[in-house]
Amino acid sequence: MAAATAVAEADPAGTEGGTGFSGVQSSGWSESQLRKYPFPTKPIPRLSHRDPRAEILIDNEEPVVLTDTDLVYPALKWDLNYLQENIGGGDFSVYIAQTHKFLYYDEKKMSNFENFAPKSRRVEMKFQEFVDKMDEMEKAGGDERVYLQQTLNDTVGRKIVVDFLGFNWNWINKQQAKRNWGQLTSNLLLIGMEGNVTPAHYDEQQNFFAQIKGYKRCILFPPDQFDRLYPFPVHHPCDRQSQVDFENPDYEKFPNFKNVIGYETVVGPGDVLYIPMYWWHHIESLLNGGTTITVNFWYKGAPTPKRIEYPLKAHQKVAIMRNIEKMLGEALGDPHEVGPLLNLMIKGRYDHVFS
Ligand SMILES: O=C(O)CCC(=O)C(=O)O
Repeated sequence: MAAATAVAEADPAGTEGGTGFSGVQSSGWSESQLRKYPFPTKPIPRLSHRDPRAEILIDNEEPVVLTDTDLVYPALKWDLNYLQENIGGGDFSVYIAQTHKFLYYDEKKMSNFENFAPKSRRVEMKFQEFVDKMDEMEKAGGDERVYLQQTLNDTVGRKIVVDFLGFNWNWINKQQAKRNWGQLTSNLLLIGMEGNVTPAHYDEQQNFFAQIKGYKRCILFPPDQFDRLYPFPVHHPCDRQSQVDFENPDYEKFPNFKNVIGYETVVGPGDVLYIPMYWWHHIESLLNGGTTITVNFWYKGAPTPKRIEYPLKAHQKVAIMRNIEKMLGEALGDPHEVGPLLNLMIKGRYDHVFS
């Protein structure tokens, strides 16, 4: 797993089917608040942003938790009351699910797969309505849950604008410039109920994930574990999401999932996790940990270098596969024909010739 060398070196031992936290001092949460999964993980390093090792990890596009960036310092006072008073009267995207898992889907791709039945629905509502809904669901104690996921925009009130302007733009702008990343595309505000889970997926953007309130467990997998995580086809609404249910993996359908190895951490208020582009991430608000608040910073990646270096990196191969799927979908005029054509193209032809 070349992509994860430095992360792996931070703790070569790993843990068999357990969490990567044995022996780690924790504060504010305990292992009993973590869901159980059947694969081993190793810890993601937690470092000061002044530690040269942190810069090396980000340069190598490997995850790291930075403990002292002050990136969202003015927001550390945010809670539901403060936001209720100051966030303004705009509309907020709130996902409602009958389970703790909020599997993302792209509404624009739903017409490609008419039988696709989303397990959550997006509803636009005012902030107050969201808080009321969350209260209602907590009181009911049933399975239904909500997760607010809204890009910060100019409808927010003056105090939130002041907090936002007080973010450590100096630090993050330098990070962006040093790595030649493209523009900041958005800041997503996430407000979740305890126990909410965002299942494993990858994004095509660089991400500084800033935790504000409560604790979130983040399990990451490098792009070279593509074959173990079985992403949905590109034209499917769940493009970029793993098909594997981590809580009940179907090893007949997804046999390579047996070999998956994660890197994990729990982030708390003030921590910033660097989630490199194309790295898979599964994120859960800790059980019995109260409401969580996060703001992420999504950046476009650096432009493709003029001189391509071989061998290609795993994430570059993922990008190639995505383009091939997209091109075939267009050329064939029907996304359902992509899989059969790819099978026809390789089945029985490539297995023996190059070995
Ligand atoms: O915090 C979460 O639940 C999901 C966030 C996420 O997937 C992201 O920031 O890319």
